[in-house]
Amino acid sequence: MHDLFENERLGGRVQLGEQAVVLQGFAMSIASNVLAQVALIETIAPFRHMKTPGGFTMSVALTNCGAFGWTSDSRGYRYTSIDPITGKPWPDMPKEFLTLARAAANEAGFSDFVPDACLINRYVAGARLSLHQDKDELDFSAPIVSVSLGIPAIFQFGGLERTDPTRKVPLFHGDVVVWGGVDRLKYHGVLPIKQNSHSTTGEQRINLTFRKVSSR
Ligand code: MD6
Ligand code: FE
Repeated sequence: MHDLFENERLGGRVQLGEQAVVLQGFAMSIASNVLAQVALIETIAPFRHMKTPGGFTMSVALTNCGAFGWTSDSRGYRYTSIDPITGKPWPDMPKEFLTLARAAANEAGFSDFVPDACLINRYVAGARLSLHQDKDELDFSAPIVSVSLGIPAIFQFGGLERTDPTRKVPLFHGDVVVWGGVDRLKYHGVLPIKQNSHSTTGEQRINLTFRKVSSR
């Protein structure tokens, strides 16, 4: 997108549900800092394509930072404190990440969000995330904060049943989606990414989702 239009979206809000909102451009000013941190994180915990319990390999590559990291293999989905590839703890969550996630949650009406997990997704053209619920966390009272960087994506947001109708909303560099409360378990996904390029990430989209995994 042209910078001219980028500025017009800054500060915009798209309500996806009663307690789900897109904060347009919310992460814009810290975006390059976040990407620099991601570059450091991936030197410790590399991006990888995980296997789903159903035997498929995910088109999205992922890594994590924070006390807990989301992983998937033939036995199922779960959070672990150790990276199964390196055998070491996931890299620490940078302070700036915590500050950004807390500020976005607060802006969306969720005060006192303290994430203990940050899942980092990397998409290239063709990569997608099929409709799913985020339900591997123990604490559904905390929201999820999702930061989009680089090339755009079309986000799908549905209901509590997989077959419920979905709404499609574009997510651009710097957009932050926050959702929780009554919307916390709604089905959502990312349509196949179209080839594109962005000055900060090249031909990639990077998405960070902040969660509270432990129940205390
Ligand atoms: C993505 N995001 O935007 C994938 N989940 O790349 C998610 O799956 C997601 O954006 C829960 C809450 C917000 C999200
Ligand atoms: Fe999700």
